[in-house]
Amino acid sequence: MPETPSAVAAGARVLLVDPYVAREDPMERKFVELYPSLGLLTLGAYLRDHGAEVQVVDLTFERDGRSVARALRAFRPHVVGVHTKTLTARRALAIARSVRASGALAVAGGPDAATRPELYLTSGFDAVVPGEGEGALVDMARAARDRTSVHTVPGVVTWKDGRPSRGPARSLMRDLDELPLPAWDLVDMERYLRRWEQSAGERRAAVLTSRGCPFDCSWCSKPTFGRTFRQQSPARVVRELRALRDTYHVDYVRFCDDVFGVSRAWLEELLGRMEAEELGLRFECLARVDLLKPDLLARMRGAGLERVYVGVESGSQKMLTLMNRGTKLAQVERTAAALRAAGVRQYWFLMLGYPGESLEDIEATLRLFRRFSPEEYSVSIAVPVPGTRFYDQVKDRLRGASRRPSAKAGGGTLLFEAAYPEHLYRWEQARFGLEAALGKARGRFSPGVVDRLGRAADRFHEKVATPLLVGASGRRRGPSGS
Ligand code: B12
Ligand code: SF4
Repeated sequence: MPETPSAVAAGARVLLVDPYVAREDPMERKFVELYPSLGLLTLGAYLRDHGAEVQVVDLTFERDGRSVARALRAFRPHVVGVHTKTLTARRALAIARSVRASGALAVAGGPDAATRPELYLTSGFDAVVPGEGEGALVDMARAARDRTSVHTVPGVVTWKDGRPSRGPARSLMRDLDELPLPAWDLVDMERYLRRWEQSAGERRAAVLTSRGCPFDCSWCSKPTFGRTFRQQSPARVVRELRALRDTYHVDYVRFCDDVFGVSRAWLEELLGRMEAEELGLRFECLARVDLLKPDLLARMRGAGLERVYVGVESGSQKMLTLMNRGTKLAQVERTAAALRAAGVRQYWFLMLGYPGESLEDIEATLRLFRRFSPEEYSVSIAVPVPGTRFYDQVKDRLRGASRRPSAKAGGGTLLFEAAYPEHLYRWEQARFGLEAALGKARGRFSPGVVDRLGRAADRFHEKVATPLLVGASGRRRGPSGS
């Protein structure tokens, strides 16, 4: 009998693994918020819709990877699919070796395997899916069940004749509404939600409304979806929100899209539906200053918006242009003021050390920060990620560890020979910390005293710290960075 489309993978057993162990993440205590991988939950739901039997091993709350071995013995999967990030590469590779020994097909997907498939294919994985995973994984589950070759599966990279070999291209799913709701039941959702309840007093979950991003910032790595952009319909999004609220008693949602609300019409429709349904959820999102329209903010606040992550990056228009951000300083100023007026918390991402940045540009960023005092912020040192224009620009002056992508990437270390010595950037990061503390103190102590302290810190920076850290000979390159 021919298989029905919905049962093409019937009888195939697929084990999906998230090798991220939270307690091993150096950033976890301070910054990382824990949510189960939406990529894996969507893959799991899609596989089940196509007849496969699916289990997930989520190492997030575990001490090590031992439960993978247990699942290999008990579930005897045909395929083991591992989600990869640079931070978890070593564990993913160790898992591949045990999968190989069990006779199952080892498949890697996600951002790290997409960036460097050779590493995964030469270290135990049979195949890598460098892009969208749903269709490719169903095809591989079927091939593994039937013991046929995966070399020609569209959208898959395998190792052949001593080198990576790409199967035929696979087109992206046209309509994201075809995706089933994430298979939350495959992980211990209650554990995530209880953790949120304890730390924030509310049950938080992550939701994705789109895939990809149409913008082109020079330093941004988008290994899986590139510059493509697709969104689900607002009706589909609301269905997911309702399911989270009704099934898991979620009361706060983090929209995890690369950029939320790319289309104003889409956003207005979503807000309308959220209002009409009276979902009663609060939410946060990551948005661009050019997309956050001041006249929509009050409505977004009314619909439950609590906090927005904004990529402000720099207070210098010259730097925003060099980064190809596509945003204007005036938009940053307008949006920051509008968010404050609407009562929405703002979390600013700022970046130091991008090629071309001078001390004056850093001062401009600090002045902007002082003026708007965002409630939360992070100041990172620019990280050249392979595959980006920024990386190509500085690849001849990478420092030690960054020649090899490692878990350190993004850990706040200067990874290339920038305009100034690393200590200068660390000092500048500390100045933002001081500025944030002074901003908070202004509300509590006499503003005159706080301002005097601020001026003293500025004088120290100008007269002592900068000459000491930069020095006449300490400056390696002109800020043109070229
Ligand atoms: C939302 C998000 C988060 C959220 C939630 C993450 C989560 N649990 O889902 C939070 C804020 C918690 C977070 C945390 C971290 N994140 Co994050 N995050 C993202 C973001 C913006 C979207 C991820 C997402 O859900 N995408 C949508 C889903 C559908 O796509 P996907 O996961 O890639 O999966 C698809 C394909 O890749 C593929 N696929 C994925 N896995 C597999 C496995 C198999 C077997 C197959 C066949 C296919 C496949 O199929 C999927 C469906 O089509 C991405 C940027 C991006 N656009 O990818 C960064 C990103 C993934 N994060 C990143 C990082 C570094 C982290 C942290 C390690 C940060 C830290 N500690 O310092 C932590 C790790 C936490 C963790 N649990 O792993 C990096 C990873 C870079 C790298 N090369 O490793 C990214 C790419 C951002 C960036 N450009 O730097 N993150
Ligand atoms: S930084 Fe944000 S807006 Fe810019 S390209 Fe990357 S995801 Fe898109």
